[in-house]
Amino acid sequence: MDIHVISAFPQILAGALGESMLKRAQDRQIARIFLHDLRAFGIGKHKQIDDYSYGGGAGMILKPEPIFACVESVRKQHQVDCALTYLTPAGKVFKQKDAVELSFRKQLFFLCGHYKGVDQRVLDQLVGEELSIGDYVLTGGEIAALAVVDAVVRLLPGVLNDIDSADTDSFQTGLLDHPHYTRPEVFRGVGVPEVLLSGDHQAVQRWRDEKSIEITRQKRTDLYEKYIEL
Ligand code: 6GU
Repeated sequence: MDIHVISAFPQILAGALGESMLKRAQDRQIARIFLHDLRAFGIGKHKQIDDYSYGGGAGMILKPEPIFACVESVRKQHQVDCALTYLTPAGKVFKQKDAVELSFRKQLFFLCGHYKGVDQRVLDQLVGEELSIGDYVLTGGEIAALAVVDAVVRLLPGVLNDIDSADTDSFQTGLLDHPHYTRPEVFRGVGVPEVLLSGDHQAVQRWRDEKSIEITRQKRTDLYEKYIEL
């Protein structure tokens, strides 16, 4: 999968992309992730990318020219023909099922807003989809883009060690995950549940399923209601 991200602050993404699973996915050439610095397409000597909002009011707006130039350059240089996704709190809220859907695509193309947002002509003429990662406001789309990229890339075959590790995820199943224990068997006087030491795989599976349901009912009544409807 090829993933392109346009940002005025690509270094916010660069650090996270160089660690752990996102690094592994790139090292194994399962995902190629390209960061495109909007500043490189800035206007004039100062490489200006933002400006005041017509009509007044606080907050800067990302100018259209650098974004159009950057998007057109990426499409041409990298043969990108997929829709451009803008990360914004006004977008559709990103869910696990969206991560699964995006994981089947060959190319992803993201635009991170910053400051008060982008000129409306960018949204009207360049943007195909809008995504939000939840009902709160971030300073920019970079952390949201990272969340989306991370959720998608870990689903790509070969990224996770355990083949079925993504299938048993919270939300993939519609339920929250059950508790996990590792060594030592007793830690500060608290032992591991007996059934996990029993070697009875069916009993272990039953315990895990029951715990998942119980935890979901306690912590996320909304998910639990949906689960019992199915
Ligand atoms: Cl995608 N962007 C910003 N700036 N804030 C957000 C968001 C996105 N999703 C939730 N909050």
